[in-house]
Amino acid sequence: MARLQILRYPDPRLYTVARPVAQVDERIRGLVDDMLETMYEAEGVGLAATQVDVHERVIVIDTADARGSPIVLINPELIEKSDEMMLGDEGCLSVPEIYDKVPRHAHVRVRAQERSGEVREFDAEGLLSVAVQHEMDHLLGKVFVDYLSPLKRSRIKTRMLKKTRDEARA
Ligand code: GNR
Ligand code: NI
Repeated sequence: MARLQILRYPDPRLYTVARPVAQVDERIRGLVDDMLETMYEAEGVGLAATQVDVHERVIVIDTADARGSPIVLINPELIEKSDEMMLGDEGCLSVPEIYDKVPRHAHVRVRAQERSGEVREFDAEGLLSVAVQHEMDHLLGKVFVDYLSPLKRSRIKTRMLKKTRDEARA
């Protein structure tokens, strides 16, 4: 396994639309394992392949308090979305130290392939529902700050560019 580098906003590669995985093979399983290691190392609750500059429809999520039972979503689809919305504070490993509220469907039903390639469906609510929607946005080239006002987004962009510059100098 290997730890991968996470792209930081406003890196233009975060705006790439991922393509479907044609076959869940050893290459994809290797990517999944590297993404899991990267997510746990960064202490995130989820990670989309887009964030590690791989533009294929692969997501890992672990929202459990007791870590270590991850959800792997390959070629995910939302087959049901509640009309009821929820507003939760979101963060993103690609936009470190920024948190803001984003509207999401309160309940979703997800269909995806797992690490074995088998298709499964499940219902999600709460943080899991938010995480699934956040990660699926990444696969479409969308970052949570894109839901915020242009003024907030512009301030965040400036802060991230400064942070990246300061870290490069340090
Ligand atoms: O670690 C993460 N926490 C989080 C908190 C609230 C809503 C969404 C998330 S996802 C984020 C990890 C990440 O950036 N995934 O793309
Ligand atoms: Ni994110």
